[in-house]
Amino acid sequence: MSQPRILVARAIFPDIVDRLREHFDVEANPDDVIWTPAELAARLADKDGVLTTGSQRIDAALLAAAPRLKICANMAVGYNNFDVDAMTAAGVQGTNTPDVLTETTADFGFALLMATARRMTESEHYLRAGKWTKWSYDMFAGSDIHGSTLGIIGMGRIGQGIAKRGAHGFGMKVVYHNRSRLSAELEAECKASYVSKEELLRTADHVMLVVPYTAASHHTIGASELALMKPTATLINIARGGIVDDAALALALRERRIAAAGLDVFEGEPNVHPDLLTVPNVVLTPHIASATVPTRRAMANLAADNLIVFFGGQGALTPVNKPASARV
Ligand code: 8YV
Repeated sequence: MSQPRILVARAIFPDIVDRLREHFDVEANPDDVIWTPAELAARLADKDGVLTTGSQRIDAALLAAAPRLKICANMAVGYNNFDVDAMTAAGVQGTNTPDVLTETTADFGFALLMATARRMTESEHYLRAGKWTKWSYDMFAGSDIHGSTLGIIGMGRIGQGIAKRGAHGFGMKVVYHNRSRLSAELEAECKASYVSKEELLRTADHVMLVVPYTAASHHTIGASELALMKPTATLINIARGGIVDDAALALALRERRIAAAGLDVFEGEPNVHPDLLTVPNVVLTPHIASATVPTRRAMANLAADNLIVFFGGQGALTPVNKPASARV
């Protein structure tokens, strides 16, 4: 019997592609070409499965062009690149990579918070530019992390990891807002109190966004939310581009209506709103919150395992949908 045909849509660790080759007929993308939707559709016309990253959109048009496709294994915990309803309707299984990146991403959220509040990149640029000639009392004076109030919007696994770091490691008061309230046990573990979004924005010294991207979470932070924040506050987005209105944020930063922002994700990335590139009080990183070698390997391995287990007939390990009737 012939092996299922799999497309690995972006370059990943070569040894993990080799592992997939033990089970499948694999077409890989070692040169990491960014295919257009039409090029991706053409490659999927004869494939049974695909390993995607967040940059491949899987929608009804693509599914119609890929009649044999049975599973899309995303190498990411977020899966807003999937039209889940269209996949479910077409009988296509979707999977993601939860858990394996939680702690690494929470570490990064905290690193970005520290870098932003303590003005690390802004001051490094100053030093590298040869501008540091003397010490002065207010040079790059930022805001404190320890003992301050951390507001977390989106209290899933990563949000909880950040809450624990803040509460237990830095003595922060942690408040959170989420679609649903955590259990009393989890709240106690995270030392976090549930508040409305408005109260969080008004009271937090540092606001951290860790909410999944959906139509409902689009522009969770826009001009009116920024207006509620303290002028000394920082805003950190490690969630998804589109959660923040980047143009409104750039204006608020330029006018110092909030103190600073740290952004790992952007609307329309890898393009970045040009105004964000010219304001000094923002730390910008290229979507690297999960980027440690062990974690990226764990993500790729979990995506690969989803394909292997699924075609072995045991269902998916980390499904994001439940198609009623699977494609055969
Ligand atoms: C990925 C992410 O690196 O897991 C996610 O949701 O945002 C990142 O960890 C990125 O989406 C590439 O797939």
